[in-house]
Amino acid sequence: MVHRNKFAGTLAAVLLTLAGAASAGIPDCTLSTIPNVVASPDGSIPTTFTIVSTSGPLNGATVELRYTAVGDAAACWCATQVHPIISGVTNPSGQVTFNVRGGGCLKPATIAGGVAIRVFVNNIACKEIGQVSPDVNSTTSPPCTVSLSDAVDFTGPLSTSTYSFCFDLNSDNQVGLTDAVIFTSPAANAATCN
Ligand SMILES: [Ca+2]
Repeated sequence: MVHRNKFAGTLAAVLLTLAGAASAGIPDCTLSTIPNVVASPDGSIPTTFTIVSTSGPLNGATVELRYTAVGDAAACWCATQVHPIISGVTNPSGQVTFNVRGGGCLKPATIAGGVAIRVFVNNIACKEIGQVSPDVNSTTSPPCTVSLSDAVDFTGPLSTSTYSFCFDLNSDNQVGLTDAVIFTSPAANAATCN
């Protein structure tokens, strides 16, 4: 009887440990913050995800942007940018930042198949997102460049605060001053692959 209780206690401890280890690496995709990724030719615009589990920020999680074949083909890629899978690891705050070097707007609704980028956390499919870029009027081959034609495209939506997927650079579902501020630097620098 004593042995059986001891065994049961040990087994319970082992199960608890296993459960803890498993849930420790599992993201809560609904609670996590995963905006559309911003690509800029000079890699100057960071996109930060915050990945959490049910017990708080997920530290050391592998986060992958997996571009679909169609999404990968529709984007402009600088030569130094690894793709179609871009990977990072979260810090103790659950944050991982990507500075994607490229261009092109990948709006899932207008992509064949309807998916541009799948975000995986520790190999778990978390969310489908799109890509936005100051190089909105892009080519599909480098050099990707932010130029006058992009400024012309941005001017209307920014000046009238008219929402459109491709011009919402900070993923707040609005197009306005904050997006203009993000656009200004690469536009003023005529950002290109470097
Ligand atoms: Ca916005």
